[in-house]
Amino acid sequence: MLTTFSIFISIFLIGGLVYFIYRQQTKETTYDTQPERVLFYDFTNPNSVLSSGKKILLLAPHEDDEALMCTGIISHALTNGADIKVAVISNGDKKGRKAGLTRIRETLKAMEYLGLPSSNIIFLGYGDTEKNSNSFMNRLYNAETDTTVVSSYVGTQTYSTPEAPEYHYQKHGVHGTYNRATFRQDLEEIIEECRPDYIFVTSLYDTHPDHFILYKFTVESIIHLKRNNPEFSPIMYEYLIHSHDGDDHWPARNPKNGFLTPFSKPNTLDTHTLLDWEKREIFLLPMNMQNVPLSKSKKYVTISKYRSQKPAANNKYLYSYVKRDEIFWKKDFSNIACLASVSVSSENESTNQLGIKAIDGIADGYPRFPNNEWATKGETSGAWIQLSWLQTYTINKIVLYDRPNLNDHITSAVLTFSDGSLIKTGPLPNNGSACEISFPTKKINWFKLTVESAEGSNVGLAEIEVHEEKNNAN
Ligand SMILES: [Ca+2]
Ligand SMILES: [Ca+2]
Repeated sequence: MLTTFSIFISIFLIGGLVYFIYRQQTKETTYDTQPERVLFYDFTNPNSVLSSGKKILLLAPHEDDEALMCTGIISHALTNGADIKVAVISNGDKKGRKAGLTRIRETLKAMEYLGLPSSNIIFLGYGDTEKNSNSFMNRLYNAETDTTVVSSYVGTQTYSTPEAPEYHYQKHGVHGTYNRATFRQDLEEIIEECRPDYIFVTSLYDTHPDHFILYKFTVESIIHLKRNNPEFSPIMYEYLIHSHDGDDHWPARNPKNGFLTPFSKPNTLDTHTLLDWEKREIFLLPMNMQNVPLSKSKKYVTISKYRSQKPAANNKYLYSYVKRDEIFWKKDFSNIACLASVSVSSENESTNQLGIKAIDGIADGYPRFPNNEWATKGETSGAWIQLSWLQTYTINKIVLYDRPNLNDHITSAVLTFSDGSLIKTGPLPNNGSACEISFPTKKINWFKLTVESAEGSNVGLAEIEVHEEKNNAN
């Protein structure tokens, strides 16, 4: 009798403990700290992202990425009458052509289930090789512009299924050769044809080279298009698929039979990226995907369509992207720095750390992305960079990003403007985070930043942004 009683008490206590842990977890994942940012997305507001009439281009490196972080985005866009196009870059064919064709058909099926017509899906038909520096996109990015990049799995030309021919074939009547120039042309043509208000693309801080290189190609293309047409100012949302935590750890696996929880912060976000968790943009899934048990969510069913990717494998890895929200980091291309010509006191040509890298749209540098920053040749105080435009702009904000390495550090600088005015600025954040300098409007056609004091041996800047008053009313 005593034994039975003990067992009963034990079960009661364990049950209570499990319930307590569950409640604590639920508590930790509420939005109480930032309700205003969630509520901001009233998609019926015509000024809101994803609302009626807005044009959206969603770029996915491989078949399934579009669903993993953007099923809710696609669904919101369709419900609210936004014009959304999904462009899938590679055929995900590292297991060969047949596997690639299967993956294309899986995307078509999954998107059909969500209600996205196949005419809104673009396959670019590029290769997929390794998930390391030999990744197809990484090789393409670093190749000479017209050097053919061979995918040992499928050859040297774009291809797709007969029912959904790849973009290059549809547009030009021939398959595109796998080289940098063809890819850039395809990507830019797609962006030009869509004229998107919003572009969704995988993050610069995704660990898969295909993913972060797609980010770089996209920024490069947007800036090239903007130089030809300065009015082109899309807003970009970057999304993370593979974090530095590793796929075994992030996204956190969902509790069995549980309800949906939000994405948690990757443990490595602060140490391995310049993404600020507090600045993420939270898009809640549509209510009909959210307020149901996990396996009944339409997002779960969408992901189940990618059968060749074995969504239940690795402890239900792919299903772990079914969360209550989808998260992004926003980047605005309205700043006019990229329209300027650049001159510098010196630049490190041997490492490709040129003055123009301060206006390439990527605010990072050594050690992660050394080719995206400006570094001088052994200069400290006295180093300078000047941006000049062919026309006058009315500006009221400049944002400076120090080289992110902690050795080289601009501790004071002076900005001189073409209207004769000057602004002195104190130490820039040494880790390369943004230093915003706002001021009453100035009409200028050039300004020069001169370093007054610095630490290190090769100062420089990861990036400069220059904001016009009309885009920066606050
Ligand atoms: Ca840069
Ligand atoms: Ca620094």
